[in-house]
Amino acid sequence: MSQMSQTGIPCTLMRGGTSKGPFFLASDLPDDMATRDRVLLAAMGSPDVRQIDGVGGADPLTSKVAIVSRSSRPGIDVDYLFAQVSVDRPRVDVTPTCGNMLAGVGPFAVERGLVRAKNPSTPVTIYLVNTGTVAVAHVPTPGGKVTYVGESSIAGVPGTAAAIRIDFRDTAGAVCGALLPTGNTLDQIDGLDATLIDNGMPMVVLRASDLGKSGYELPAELNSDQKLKARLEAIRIFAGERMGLGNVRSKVVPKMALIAPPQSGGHVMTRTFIPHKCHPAIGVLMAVTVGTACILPGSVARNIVRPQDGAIQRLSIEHPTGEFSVEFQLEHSVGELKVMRSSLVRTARALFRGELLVPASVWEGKSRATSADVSRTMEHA
Ligand code: NQM
Repeated sequence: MSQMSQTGIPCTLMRGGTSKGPFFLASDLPDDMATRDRVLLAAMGSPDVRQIDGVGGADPLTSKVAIVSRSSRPGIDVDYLFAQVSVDRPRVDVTPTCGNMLAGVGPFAVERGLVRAKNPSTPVTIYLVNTGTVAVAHVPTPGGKVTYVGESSIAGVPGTAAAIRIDFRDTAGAVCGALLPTGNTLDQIDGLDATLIDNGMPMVVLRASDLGKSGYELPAELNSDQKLKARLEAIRIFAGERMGLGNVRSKVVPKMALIAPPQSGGHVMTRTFIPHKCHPAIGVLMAVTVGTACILPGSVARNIVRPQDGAIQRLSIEHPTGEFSVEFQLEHSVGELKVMRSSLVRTARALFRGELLVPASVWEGKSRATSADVSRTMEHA
């Protein structure tokens, strides 16, 4: 047994978009997955509704972890594994990715020496391990240094920061294997029209009005509606099976979206559930996926979203705290509409650098030899 009562793990705490959490190098965490998950639970202070004994923020959006490593895949700079650490259950879910935490991966990779910075911006090609897809993040690096300062604002984050443009490719069916896992643009569940879709995030898209809602309610109002939440969960469990995800009772996907006509000049209004709590805004890949549902002819959005023409379509997706714009590059081939690329802007900021401490009883850390090898690798990066 070690003499030390705590194990220090090198870590950067980052805000990525509207999420926040610790970013680790994979080489600084246990290789064994069961130990890794115990370390992540201890680091965040889970399970506990207040996460008082860890750095988690007692909310799904601030109970997220990014694990980054140099990639050995051709044409890829870094691999990013996302972990959703449950706040109140001893559970770590790596089924979906998180597009908000993704915004922090580029700056982290440059600052930790995994990618050499260019002037004035550095494209970082990222393999999203959870979904097997690729994103390119354009990190502002004037003079070869990451800057977080800029004029871009995103809904849900006060102030402005440097814009990080993110381009996604090949997100269709990232988790379910097909954009429309049931083979249909429109299904019926519990007597309701539903579009079951995965363009980076498995989602069930429903019309708010079909559930007796306007779609303009505040998240707190929806969160306290136990009848609505029970109905959504029953639909989610049924839809999860139909989407090939098996029993999703203990999984965070599929996520749920209620859509309604826009209120502020956008294309559609949304209330999304992640999956049991209403999001104060909307997740990144949730926006990409709901946006895709809005573009597909014959989906649940057909009487809500005005169709647009052209190979490039820009959708403004309204949500409880503003809007989220996504640009889609589309291709029509033999009666099928394909999203070739989706692009959007996020911001991020490194908040703290140091060592995150977990009890040595959870993990004693890597052996001296392994740590020395890791530091040598970093020096030669
Ligand atoms: O959809 C929320 C978020 C997300 C996920 C969640 C996300 C995405 O807003 O890509 O970013 O689903 O827990 O961070």
